[in-house]
Amino acid sequence: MSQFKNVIVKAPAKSYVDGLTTSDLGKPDYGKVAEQHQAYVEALKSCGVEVTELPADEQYPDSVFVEDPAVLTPEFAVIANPGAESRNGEKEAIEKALGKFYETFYHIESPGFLDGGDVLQADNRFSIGLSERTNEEGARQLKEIVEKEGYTAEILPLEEFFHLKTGIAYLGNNNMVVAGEFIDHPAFADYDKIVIGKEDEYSANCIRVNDRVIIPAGFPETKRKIEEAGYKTIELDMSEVQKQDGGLSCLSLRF
Ligand code: CIR
Repeated sequence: MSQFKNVIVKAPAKSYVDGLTTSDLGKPDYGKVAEQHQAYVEALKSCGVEVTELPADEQYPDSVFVEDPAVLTPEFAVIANPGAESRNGEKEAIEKALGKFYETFYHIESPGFLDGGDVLQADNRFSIGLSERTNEEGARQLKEIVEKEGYTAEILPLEEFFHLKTGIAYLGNNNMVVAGEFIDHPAFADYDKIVIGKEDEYSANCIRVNDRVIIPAGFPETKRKIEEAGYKTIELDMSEVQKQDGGLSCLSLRF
């Protein structure tokens, strides 16, 4: 897996507490999420990446989840078309921020919708989930873009997870962290799987950043399995992020 040099994050807005969620974990605390976000930024920096921190945008409560408005590769950027109406306008600030780093841009256009959280890249292969946020037309457009650029892509209808990456993460070296519907999914049969049990499902959303894998705190089994596979881990408290259906991958764009 290639090394990441850059990461984009966006500070949580005070309106974060009124963002979209399907969880019943209660309302997040703004002060606490701001602290957890700062710890996330520090952890990324400790992995040797340059972190660009975009200012909070009160107009978009969910805009801290910068993974959804874009899909990035080393060669090009795809500006997504987020499927939740209240989030769609987030893509403008992200495209502007990416202008400094990319020359080649593609766009997912309506009636295609797509959230970056439904896109998993594993080496030269993209898996694109069909969800409440990503429709067939959005997935088809992304597949066409990445295939034109020399990658392969497959489209997978999701059965249970909110976003594709809610239940799966690629760590490099053929190692795939899988939970729920992905454990026995034929699309991931050829990987060396790190299987996450039902009660630890939240920790399937973890991120490899250069020499470390960042995982949510409180999942000792997941930590053990990932370390056994040969990785060093960093644990972060994600309680206030989980309350809004977010995970570690959602909070950054890594490239
Ligand atoms: C939303 O419903 O859009 C946000 N509350 C959570 C987005 C999480 N993003 C992700 O999984 N990529």
